[in-house]
Amino acid sequence: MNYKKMVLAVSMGCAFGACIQTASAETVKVKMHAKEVMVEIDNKGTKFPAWTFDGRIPGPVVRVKEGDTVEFELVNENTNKNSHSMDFHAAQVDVLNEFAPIKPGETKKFTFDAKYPGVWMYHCGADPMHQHIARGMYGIIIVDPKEGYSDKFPKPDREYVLVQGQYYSDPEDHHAIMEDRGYAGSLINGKMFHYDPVHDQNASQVLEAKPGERVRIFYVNANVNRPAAIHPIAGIWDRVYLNGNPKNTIYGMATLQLGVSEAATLDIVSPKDRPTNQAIVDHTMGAAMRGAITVLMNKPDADPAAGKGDNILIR
Ligand SMILES: [Cu+2]
Repeated sequence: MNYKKMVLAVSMGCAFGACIQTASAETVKVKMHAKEVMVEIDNKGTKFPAWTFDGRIPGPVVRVKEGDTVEFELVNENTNKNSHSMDFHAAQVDVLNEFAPIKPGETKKFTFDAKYPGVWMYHCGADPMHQHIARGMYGIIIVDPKEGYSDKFPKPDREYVLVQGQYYSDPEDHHAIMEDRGYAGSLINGKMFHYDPVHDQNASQVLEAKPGERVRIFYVNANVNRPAAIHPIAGIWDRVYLNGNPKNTIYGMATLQLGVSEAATLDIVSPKDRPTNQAIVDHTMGAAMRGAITVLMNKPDADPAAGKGDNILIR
């Protein structure tokens, strides 16, 4: 579990002798530690001097329901050298208050209500922000819609998180990062070609599903400077929910453009009658060839636990 839930209230509406349970608002406590540590950024173990939430790129998956209150706490560990902060795109607060940076050794708490459903980037906003993002301080928060599943928002068989980022050859040179010089790799969930054994013989993981299953991808473009063109090679997006909100549904898409910091939920359903593979790419070739390719393997013996429950971000 990388998020904790504490149920505070369950509301019951009663009329005409019948009780109808309404969505229960919960308070969700989320605590993260800013950590400046070395992390692996490819499948053969190359280390990168990262700045992170909880020691990993991306940071922990935060998942709540529309209407929940998030009680967030950030610890900037006293072994760090830099100030850090947290900016949840799912929050409506004060940039100069809640999102303000804290120094090493300090702790900060703030609270917000998750009023809009969808998928959202979070990131450190401490100065210089482009360097903190390029170093790895980003992640995803999923706010599930309070209406739950319906014909318009069908229950998926599997769910996977894909967070794309850029890393730069000289992470100290923040002027170069700002100008997009030295863009050395595209990271998918923190590694180049993380789930692509076709282009990287060291890759040992792929996304898995059974033929015909509805696979839901929560995608965040956490790049510093470049938009992403998300396309499933040998497949079609059955539905795309812009910003992850079921009210923003588009059907039958080849490619979805995601601007920097944009996120979306994308459903794909593979042919039921045969095993197939798709490659989920940033069709911007400079990004794909730097590592933004993910294989989705649809096979009858797919791991029954993959893409279920808390197992949606494969490390
Ligand atoms: Cu930071």
